[in-house]
Amino acid sequence: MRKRIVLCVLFAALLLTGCGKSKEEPGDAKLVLGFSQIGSESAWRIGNTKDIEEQAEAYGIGLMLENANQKQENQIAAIRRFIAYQVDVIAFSPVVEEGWDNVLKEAKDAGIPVILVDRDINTEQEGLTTCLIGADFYKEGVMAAEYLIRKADRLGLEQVNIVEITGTENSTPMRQRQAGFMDTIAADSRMCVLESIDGDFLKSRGEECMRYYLEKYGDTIDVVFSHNDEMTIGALPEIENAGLAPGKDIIIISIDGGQEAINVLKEGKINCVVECTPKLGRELMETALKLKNGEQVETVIHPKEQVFSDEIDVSQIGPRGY
Ligand code: GZL
Repeated sequence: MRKRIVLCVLFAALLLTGCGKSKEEPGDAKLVLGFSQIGSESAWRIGNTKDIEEQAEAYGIGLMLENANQKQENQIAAIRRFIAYQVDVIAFSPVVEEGWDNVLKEAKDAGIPVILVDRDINTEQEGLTTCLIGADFYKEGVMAAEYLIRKADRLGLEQVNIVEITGTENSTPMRQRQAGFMDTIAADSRMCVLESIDGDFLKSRGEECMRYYLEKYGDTIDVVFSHNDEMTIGALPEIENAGLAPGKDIIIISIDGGQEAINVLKEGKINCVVECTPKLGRELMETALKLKNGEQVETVIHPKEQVFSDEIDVSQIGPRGY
């Protein structure tokens, strides 16, 4: 009984501070889930947060959601707060893959199961997390490269100069999207990667990276491979300011599939958008409930994803919801 009283008081304090977002009081919630979100860096991330909040409400789960503003130290502090509040389940989307061993050992020692959402981690010790719910980023990189190979065939290109704008260095999507893309073009002698720069999944960095590339390589650039829509959208005006037509003079390949990028795809300024759905909330809630009930859970849950490109009738793409 004392635990629940403590939990209610702390939970109410968290809600008053605006860190927690939940419609459920712990007293009537099926379980209390602590979730550390990376930040609000992209439409994808904002859509992911919205979906998790909506699904927590739909499942009657008390959600304590904290935004880390892209800082690993904020995520570690949030996880420690969740442990102190003795939540039933902890979930987080790790901003980078390394540096989680100590805090996850503390969660394990406290007997609180941990779910990875969206991104993965590398730890010395096995068994610190229960399940990863997120995209197959390597496959997203493969699908981006396979589109480019088909496009080069259609255009009869003999040399394809590529510049890459990557996501946050040392994050799972950055490492695996790059690996999938590079592994797939490796055997194609037409493909030449001029340079790769970290755009940190940010629109402003996408703009800066593209400005640098255009000053250095000019119109020798044939392809921009960008790890997310925010950076892609930031890059496009720089291409136009250089007197080049994105989608025509330079092939533009992006990942996420948010509404803004799909709108630009329909305008012909982006050639390919690989979908990476942010709608992971339902699987998260179902997995948390299974853990609370002592049931077995899958170790990896990958959502189904598709490719939107100028190879299909883009006018048929419906509303994206993020
Ligand atoms: C992918 C996710 C990435 C998105 C970016 O699952 O981790 O982080 O592609 C977001 O938009 O910032």
